[in-house]
This record gives sequence, structure tokens and C-alpha cells, in this order.
Amino acid sequence: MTAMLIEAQKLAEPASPAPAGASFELIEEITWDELRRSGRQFPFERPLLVKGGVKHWPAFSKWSFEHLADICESQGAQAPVKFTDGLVEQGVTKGRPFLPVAPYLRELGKAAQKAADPEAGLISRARLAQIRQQPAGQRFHLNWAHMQSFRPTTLYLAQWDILEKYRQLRLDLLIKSLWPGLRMTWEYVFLGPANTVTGLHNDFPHNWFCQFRGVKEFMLFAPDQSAHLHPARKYDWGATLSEINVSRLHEDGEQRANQLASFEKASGIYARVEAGDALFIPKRTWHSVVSLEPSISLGVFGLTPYEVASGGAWATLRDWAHHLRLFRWGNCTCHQALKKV
Ligand SMILES: O=C(O)CCC(=O)C(=O)O
Repeated sequence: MTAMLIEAQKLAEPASPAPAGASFELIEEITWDELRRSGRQFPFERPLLVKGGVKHWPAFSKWSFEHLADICESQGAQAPVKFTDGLVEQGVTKGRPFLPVAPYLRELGKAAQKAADPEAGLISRARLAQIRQQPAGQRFHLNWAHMQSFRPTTLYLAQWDILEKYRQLRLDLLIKSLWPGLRMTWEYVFLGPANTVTGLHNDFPHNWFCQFRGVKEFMLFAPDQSAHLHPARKYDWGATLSEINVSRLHEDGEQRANQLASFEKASGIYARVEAGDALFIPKRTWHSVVSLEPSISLGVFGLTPYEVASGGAWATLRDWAHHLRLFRWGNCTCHQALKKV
């Protein structure tokens, strides 16, 4: 596997100026120790970034790209794995390549050793430090020129079911430390290089998003911002997708101009999630994610028994209808596009 496959294609300086996009405020941050001492009632109503929230998990110290590659190889996992080809949330979902996974992980391990550019990102490190000096709630815009400087990586192992294949990896997760009470959880692993983009969407359960390696930037929007975010008809099992493609905001066209005008009215929350952090994403919170470095992440969706019976049953019914070709067939993230949408 060549490095070309994991490296995002750098683009020339764009001719047009970057759009302003939505306005943002910084996410509320708390350390893991402060959170435990605070006695705050879970679930929280707004997104919360818990610094060091998973540093006490064995996965934080053990899970490197090399470690995961070794596990795949030692267990004879030579069978190719299904990758995503970048954004699946917006536009037409294309076929997904099957490739051997261990060489990919080793490539990511090598890329992770290179120091990341501190200037890169929707907010550079220096600007973030400046914003942190301002009073809480101060609004700012993101540097959309960053999104214009690369084409999202074409190979991303998003929502890989590695925890089903290698069940011993579950011993490295202390999920109960984040999810108190009676809750069923579903875990999804995301492994990918710098410059992966997960498009704007919201999920129906609450999510504890855990970062073990690398840095990711999150744009988050409360459910009351939906009117500005163009919910799409495209079908996904547990998510509502947006028509707004954050990696192509700057492109011309009447449709894009309308989307941009509406996106500029939205008020969002920005989070920079670093290795060891846990981010709480309340249910139905819109989010889009851009990686700044090769990353190993875990999304943990949690539902109470009541939520499983209500929301889960509804999602399952919709899914049956979809697979019976009765509901949004030909416009979904789970099948290759049959017609142009
Ligand atoms: O890390 C990513 O690229 C996407 C994560 C995400 O969207 C989620 O956990 O719901």
C-alpha cells in the first residue's frame, strides 16, 4: 500500500476567498477529576469535552497503530476489510474498496510519527490560545481555507467492527466509567489518517466519543439549529444527514449558495479533541469531524432500555422498510448508489 492512499491530496491556493460559514463558540471543557468531583447529573444537555476522560483506560496506553496491526496479523486476519471512501453523508455514496488492513495500519503508524503542522486546521493552535483568553461564549468563525487546502482522504476505516472480530480488545475499554446506570452501549472504532472528513449528521442516541491517538476537530450544532442545516432525505440507519457538504462550502452553484446562506445563520460549538479526551455528544446534536492527525477513535452510543424499545424499534422498522426497497431505496449510505440523486 502506498502512502498516496492515506495522504490527502493537497490543493492549490483557491482563487475565491474562503466563506465565513457558521459562527462558533468554544465547547465547555472540564477535566476528568473535576467531573468526578462535581457530581454533575448525567446525561448532560450540552456537548461537554472531558480532558483526559479516557486516560485511565488500558486502550489509551495500549492502542497504537502498530499494536492493532500486530493483533490483526497474529490472528490471521489477511481477509480484506471494507473501507469507506471518505464522505458518505453527502452526495452519492460510492462503492467501498476492500483492502488488507495491517499494511494500512502500519502506514498510519509511520505517518503518526511526523509532527503535525501547528498552523493547520479549522482553528490553528495559536488562534485557539487567543480565543481561550476571551470571555466565555465569545463567537468566532472557522478558517474554511483549511477545508479548501485538501481533498478529503479517500481511505477511512470508519465504524470498523474490529471489536466484534477481536473481542479481547474490549477488555481495554472501561465503558462503565463514562456510562453510569442501566444502559446498553454500541461501540464503533474509527481509524484513519490526517484529513479524514465525516460529514454533517446527527445520531439518535447520546454518544461518548473517545480519542486514543491523534487530534480531531469537531463542529457541533444543537438540535434547535436544524432549520439552518438542510436535513437530507438520504437514508442512514441511526442518523439524520445534512445536505451541506462542509468540505465543499466554497464551491459555486445556486444550490450551494442557498446552503451557504443558511449555514451562515447557524450557531455552532467548536471542540478540539486530543488523545486521552472524551467528548459527550448529546443525542440529535449535529456534528462534523475533521482529523488533524492520524487518529484512533471510538464512538460509544448508549441507550436506556426505554430508548432501545422506542427509538431502536423505530429505527429497525425503518431499516426493514429500506431493505424491502419501500423506504428511500437508491438514496442511502448503506448501498451503492443505483441512480444519481
Ligand atoms: O470521528 C469521526 O470521523 C466521526 C465520528 C462520529 O461522527 C460519531 O462518533 O458519531
